[in-house]
Amino acid sequence: MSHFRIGRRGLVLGGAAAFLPLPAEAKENWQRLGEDVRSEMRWAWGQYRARAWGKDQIMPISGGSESFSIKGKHLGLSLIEALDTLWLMELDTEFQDGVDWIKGNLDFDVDGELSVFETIIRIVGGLLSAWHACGDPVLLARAKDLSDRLMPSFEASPLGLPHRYINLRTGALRGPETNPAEIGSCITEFGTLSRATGDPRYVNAAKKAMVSMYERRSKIGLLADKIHCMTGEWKSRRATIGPPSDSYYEYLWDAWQLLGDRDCLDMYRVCTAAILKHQSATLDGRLWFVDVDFETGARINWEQDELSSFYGGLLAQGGDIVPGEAYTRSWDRVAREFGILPEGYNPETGGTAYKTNDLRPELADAAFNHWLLDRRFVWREVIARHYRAMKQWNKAPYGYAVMADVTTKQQGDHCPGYWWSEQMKYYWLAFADAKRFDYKRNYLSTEGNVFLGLKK
Ligand code: DMJ
Repeated sequence: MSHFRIGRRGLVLGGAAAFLPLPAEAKENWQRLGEDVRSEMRWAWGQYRARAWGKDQIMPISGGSESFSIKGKHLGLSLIEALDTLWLMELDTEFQDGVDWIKGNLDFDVDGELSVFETIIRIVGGLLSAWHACGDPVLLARAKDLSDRLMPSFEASPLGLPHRYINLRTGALRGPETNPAEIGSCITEFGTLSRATGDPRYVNAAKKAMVSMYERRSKIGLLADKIHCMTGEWKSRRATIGPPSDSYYEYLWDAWQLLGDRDCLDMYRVCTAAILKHQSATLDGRLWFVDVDFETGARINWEQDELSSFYGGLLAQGGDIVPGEAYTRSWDRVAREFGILPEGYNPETGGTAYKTNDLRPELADAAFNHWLLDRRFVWREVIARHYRAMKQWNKAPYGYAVMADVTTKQQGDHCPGYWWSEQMKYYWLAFADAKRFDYKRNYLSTEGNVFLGLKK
């Protein structure tokens, strides 16, 4: 997520008074908090380096490792996800160590199946942001090789809608029943690749998929969350801003932000107006976005998915500041109530809808985007609370761990790859006044990969 081209920022920050810290803000030593984040990153990287080097994911309780997608086969997922975070933190030895591993070991000629969506946002995106950081052409070549292996998933459908899974060596496809996020979250990765290689095939495929999805919206402007990629037939009636639709909306905006794509901006506006009209709902003074029937707008339930908490930041970026801020505040209150966010929350009962905590970045992501827009202290506070709760509850012997139950604070032996790319970066950028980041003109992808705004 990102922003530039937002003239409104000049207005919000126009007066010198806007920069004067409030007394409470002045009390917090942001620089020191930033240093703390950096030292946690260095510690976690050291654990990964010692116990799981080149593996997809470290197991932070046992010190073992696990593959992400292909059983028994590792593609250095966490390492790739971590690279631009390390670079922004000026952990240059660690960064170069990771780049050297890629150059010496990473080979995508694998007889195994990967998720097209996860591979693009995590691995293609991670390689491209690392390439932006250091300019090593091998990183770009690896991103291109991997993308070429994924392209048949887009090309097989007459509608341009990708299958969910592809075998990297054989190109065999699986998973024709797919969803908005997996269809439409690659235009900034593929747009960056097209710019870098001069080959428009990537961005064209991404755009075709997004438009094809959009054209299937209902008369009231909503998308359902399951569709057949060969026929375009809807396989569900549920419209949601959460998974598996979430980053489709994010990338409509992002395509405008990073690539200046006006069609995507128009599609973003239409989708957002429909969501605000049919899915926003207030309960006990708190704003939520509920799942509804995509043709009638009838509410399905009140349950909220933590993954949706990115949406307040997106709304604010698009100019819908009031609902955006209200929604982020709703999630921050849940985080305060439980000490840490559960995967699912039920506003009707005030209890959890799912008790786990998957070490997720979305609330920090939203608050970071609000903060980039208006630099208000409240957002830094939200991010600091998110960081401190994570440090208190998710820290394990060999890294940071998910939580099996937020009510008992019992941890689980798993550290997802996005942890390296997302929240550690948001914390660092929000607290540290990072020298290597352009706070005015930047773009961070849905996975937190920086495609614009790295300052050499
Ligand atoms: C990340 O992989 C991306 O942010 C994605 O869009 C959905 N959420 C996960 C992290 O929770």
